[in-house]
This record gives sequence, structure tokens and C-alpha cells, in this order.
Amino acid sequence: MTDIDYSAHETHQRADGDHPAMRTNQGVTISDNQNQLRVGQRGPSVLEDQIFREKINHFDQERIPERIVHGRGTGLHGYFECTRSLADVTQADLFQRVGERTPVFARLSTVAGGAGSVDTPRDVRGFAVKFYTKDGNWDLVGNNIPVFFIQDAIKFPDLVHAAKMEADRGYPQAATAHDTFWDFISLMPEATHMAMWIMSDRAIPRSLATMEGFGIHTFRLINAEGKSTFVKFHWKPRAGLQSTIWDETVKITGADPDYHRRDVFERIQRGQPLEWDLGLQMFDEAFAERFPFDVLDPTKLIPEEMLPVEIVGRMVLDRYPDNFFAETEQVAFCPSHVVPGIDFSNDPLLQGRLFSYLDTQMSRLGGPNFAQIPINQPKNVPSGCPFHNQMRDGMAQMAIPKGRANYEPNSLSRIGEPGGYREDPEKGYRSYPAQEDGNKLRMRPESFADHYSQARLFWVSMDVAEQKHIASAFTFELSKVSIPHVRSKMVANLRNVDEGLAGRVAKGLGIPLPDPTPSSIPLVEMAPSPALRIIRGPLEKHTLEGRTVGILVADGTDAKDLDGVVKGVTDAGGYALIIAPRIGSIRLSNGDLLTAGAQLFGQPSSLLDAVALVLTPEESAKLERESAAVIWIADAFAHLKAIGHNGSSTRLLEISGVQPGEGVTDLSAFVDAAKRRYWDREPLVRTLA
Ligand code: HDE
Repeated sequence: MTDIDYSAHETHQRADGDHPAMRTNQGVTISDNQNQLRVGQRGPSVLEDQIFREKINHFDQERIPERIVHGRGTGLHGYFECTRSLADVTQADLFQRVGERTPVFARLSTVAGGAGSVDTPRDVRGFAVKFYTKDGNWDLVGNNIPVFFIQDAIKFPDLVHAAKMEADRGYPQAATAHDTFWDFISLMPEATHMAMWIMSDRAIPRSLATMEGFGIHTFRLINAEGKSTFVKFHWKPRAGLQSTIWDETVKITGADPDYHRRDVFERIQRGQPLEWDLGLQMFDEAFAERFPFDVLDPTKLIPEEMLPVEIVGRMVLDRYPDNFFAETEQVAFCPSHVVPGIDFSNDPLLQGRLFSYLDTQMSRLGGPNFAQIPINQPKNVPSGCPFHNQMRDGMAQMAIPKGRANYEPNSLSRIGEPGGYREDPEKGYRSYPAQEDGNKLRMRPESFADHYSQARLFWVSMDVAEQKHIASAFTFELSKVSIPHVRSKMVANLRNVDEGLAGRVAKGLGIPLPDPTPSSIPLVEMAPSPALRIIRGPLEKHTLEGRTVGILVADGTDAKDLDGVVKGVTDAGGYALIIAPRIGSIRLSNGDLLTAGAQLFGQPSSLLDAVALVLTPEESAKLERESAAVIWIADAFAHLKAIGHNGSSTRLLEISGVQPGEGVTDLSAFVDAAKRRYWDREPLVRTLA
């Protein structure tokens, strides 16, 4: 006899042969998951309801503190494959054998916004990779920009406080266009180089798959003989470098705040994993001496034209996590997680990070046992259980260590007790015995003093279109700054980078050109580095692979024309998304019924890489009075995308402001045209600084 009336509520789904019974965390079978225990049918609930309390208590504590920076991120599983043995320069096990694969988990993130913010603000992107090597976990915790804002870790809390939402008003979220950020940056000339990068198209990537990654700091590789080689790490996207246009980014953010994570999820579902080559810039002390900047200064890069990036492996990210929280949220990266063969340099930013990450994981993940969380376990070490040590207890201890030997040295293992773990001088991690000597002081080295030469190098290396984007981004961001002296101070810094840039920004803001910030350091003139460009640079790719083409159809659309475009796009590796005024059935010219993949109102062209119109003259005429259609086409044109059409939509295109020219084509030329953007169109559609 049961007091539960299963028939009264159809929400009851009962356990059967296919559906095991639901249990509490204490293993007790649950009889009713729909109702609290209460007195009488319409009476009060009782406090003793242990089933309800366990469920709601657990729910109440579902959130853990989000990351203070890099709160919003997307995690992916995959592998690293060694393509060139580095046995001569490093002992690191993952670089020994060509063809060997090491599992990885990567988390790609924005920096300033919280976990619930959007995917596409103007921001640096985090690029963190955990390699589960046979010698333990190595975390390469980098960004998509090869330099950083500050030179010393002691300034990091100031930088982050200034960048995040303002302390009194709690906004803006995930945006640098506000007073406190630019106040801080304008007072920190060392941030000028990085400011150039974040005002460039690098900070508004099209996809997580189309950005570079950088370890930033100089690290060391150590070989079996103990010889050290300096190294900088680079990830080169096989999909090429691709960014968006600011106006497009703003519209993407409104239309799909999850644009980047949806994009990678769909790429993987379509069988197009994300891929990067791992490249190294390796150098010795003699190169470091010759190089005009200090290799320990994280606001400086080494141009690839001066020191080539040598490809040693590739990373493939091909699997979405099973559970976002357990994996993406709980993964704990620490630059201090290195394996034998990889060591640190004295970069003062890196030195501070070596402390900071471990500290943050303890508070974020509830104590010192975070390495036991499945995503953080060094699961690839040959002995199986990785926790062979005498560290014990603490919050959330998940293991049950056996025996009395919780100290070392001990002799109990001689009498069969577990816990006899010993050090191994041959295979164990050894730090490079760098000779260090000096007075204890708080001081910035003189070799870190040049704050403008590399900012200028970046500027002169840009394509003309990119320079316009940078000048316009500075103008936009500083226009959001309400304190006039902050705007002027930033322009004063830019005068030390390039007079033309400073003049354009001052003009855009409508302010007089301020005196340059005093600087006694003469600029080092450097040859432009084309590798720093995206547009017309070595990694810009004309392709449809991984890209989405939107095809606008309506009743009566010519079935053969449509088929031709879909096939052309698909054969070229692209994704053809059919968009219609109604998502349900569309009747094609041959009588076939077609279900569209998206509705016109829900799929603005900002979410697409190129667009085609395959409409009858009648349906096209109807859309002339539909602002969603007109904006769809106008935005595609303004965002410099290819537009293909079958000749029936001439007036619709005209109304939408489309002018004939490169990238506006008939259907036969469209698939090829869709592989790129038309930068030369930009002056027609936008006045830039
Ligand atoms: Fe981080 N950074 N950082 N950072 N960082 C964190 O660690 C910190 C810096 C980077 O997807 C935090 O787990 C200091 C440079 C990435 O989980 C925190 C300094 C670079 C991620 C922290 C820096 C990075 C973080 C916050 C100045 C590129 C996300 C939560 C010395 C080389 C990792 C966490 C993920 C996260 C501290 C500067 C990259 C607070 C003190 C430079 C990709 O520990």
C-alpha cells in the first residue's frame, strides 16, 4: 500500500527495466521526486523531509567561486602529436617520439567578463593547455597575444581591478571601454605594446579555432645532459587567422552571446576538429645577449623573422566535455605544473604566476586536494595511481590512503606496510642550476625600460586596413572614457608610438594633440614583421573549411540553383545553412518541401561568413518591405562578405545598399568568392579613423 497517488500527476516517471531507481546521495531509493513531505494535501511542509533537504542543499551549493579572471571559457579534449623529436634539447617525454600522442584538455577563455558574460567582447583570449604526459601534467597557460600588459606580477591585481566592472557601479561587464581601465593603462607606459594588440583585430577573433596561442614568457628546455635552451611557445591555427569587424562583433554579441562555444561545438559535431601546430622559438644566451630587448620582459616578443618558429607537433581538439562543470569549470591550470625537461625563466611576471595559480585553485576548488578531481589528475603516468606521496587529509580528500606510513623516511614498507614511496634522483624533476647572485631589492631592470619600440613595430607591421581598425578602436574606446585627462594621457602615450596614429585618434575624439609622454629612451627601429598581421598576412586563409554560408530561400526557390550552391559550399568544406522567412516547410520550384535550418529573424548575417540569395522575383519583391531581410543583406555588405545572387533580387540588393563590385557575384562564381572578405570595400561602407 502506498500513500503516493501516481495517477494524479502525469509528471511521475516510474523506474522500470530501462530506468534504474533514483537514489539519494546516501543510496536510499527515492519514492517521489515531485512533492515535498507535507501535512495534509494543502498543509505546510515539514522540516524533517531529508530527501528534499539533501536535494535543495546540494543545489544551493552548486556554484563555486568563478575565476577572478578568465571566468568565461570553453573546454575541449584532444591530443598532442609529436611531429619532430626534440630529444637533443629536452628530456620532456612528450617531445621524444615522433607520432606519439599525448592526451590534452584545453580551455579557451575571455579575460575580463564573468562566467555568465558573452563570448565576443573585445578582449584577450586565454589559451590554456593541460598535457597529460607520462611524466606528469604539464600546463602551458598562455594567451592569444604574445605579450602582456605589465612586467611585474605585483601589478596584476591593479590591472584586473581596473579592467573589470567598476567598483561602485558594477559595470561595464566584459569591456575595456571605460574610465578605470584606460586610467590605469594610460599611467602604465609599459602597457602600450599590449594596448596596441587589444585594439587590433586580434581581440575580436571569428572563432576560437582561428586564433594563435602564445606561452608569452621565455621558458627553458633542459636536455638529458642538463643543457638549457631558452624557448618561447607558439600555437599556429591550421584553420588560419581570422577575425571579425567591430560592428559585426557587436551584432554577434546581441544575436548569440554563446557564439564561440556554439561554433566549436558545431565544428566538432560536423567532424571538423580544431587544430594547431605547436611551434618553438629556441635560442641560447648568446642570442639573448644580442637581442635588443630583454628576453625576460613579457611586454616584448621576438619577431619570427629574426628567430623562426620551428614546428614540433600538432594539437587536435576533437571532443566536447561530457559535463561542463566537472571538466571546464573544475580544470585547474598552473604555470608551475611542469615536467622534467621544462623549466622556468626569471621573467618576474612568470615568477609571480608560479605562486598565484596554486593559491587561487585552493580557494576556488575548496582546498589542497583539487588534483584528485578527475580532470586534474595526472592520469597518464605509467604507475597508474599518480598520488604516490605522503600528503594526506584536507578538504574533499577523495582517496583512502592505506597503512601507517604517512611520513618519509620510513621503514614500515619493509614489513609489508603500504606507503614506501621514495625519491628518484635519476628520473625525478631537477631544476636547472642557474647561477643567481645579487642584492635583494625591489627594482625594475633598466633593460625593461623601452616601452614604445615594439608597440611601434606592431603598428608598422599592420596592413593598412588593420591600422584603420586599430585607430578606430582607440577612438571608440577612448570616446567611452568620460574623464578628459585620461583620453589625453593615452593619446600622449600614442605619440611615442606613431605620430600618425596619435593624430588620427585625437582627430577622431575631437581633442587637441597633447604633448608626448616624456621618454628618454631612443626608439629601436625594427623592420616590419609580416607575421604579426592577420589581413594579407602569412596565416590569412581563403577557404570555406569550418565556415558557414547562409542561403536565403523562400517559396518557389529554384531547386537546381539551390542544390548547386549547397553542393559547392559543402564540397569546399563549408557548412551551408538554409535560411527562410519561415522555418517550417518551403515549397521549392520542383514541388519538393524543404525545412530551413534557421529563420531569417533568428539568424542575422553577422553570424555567417558569406550569404547567397536564391529567390524568385516575387518573393524577393516581398522582402523589400521586410527590414530583417534588408538589414541581413546590408550587414553582409558592410561586413565585407561575399554576396551571391541569381539575378532575381537586383532591387532588393539595391535597397539594401549593395554596390556592384568585388565579392558581389552571380551564383556560378559565388563559392570561390565566399572564401574571403573584401577589405578594399571597407572605405565604401565605413569612415574609419
Ligand atoms: Fe593568469 N590567472 N595571471 N595570465 N591566466 C588566472 O588562475 C595571474 C597571465 C591565464 O582556463 C587565474 O585558475 C597572475 C598571463 C589563463 O582556467 C589566476 C598574472 C597569462 C588563465 C591568474 C597573470 C595568463 C589564467 C584565475 C600576472 C598568459 C585561465 C583563475 C603575473 C601567459 C586558465 C585561475 C583557465 C587564470 C593569475 C597573468 C593566462 C588568478 C598573478 C601573462 C589562460 O591565478
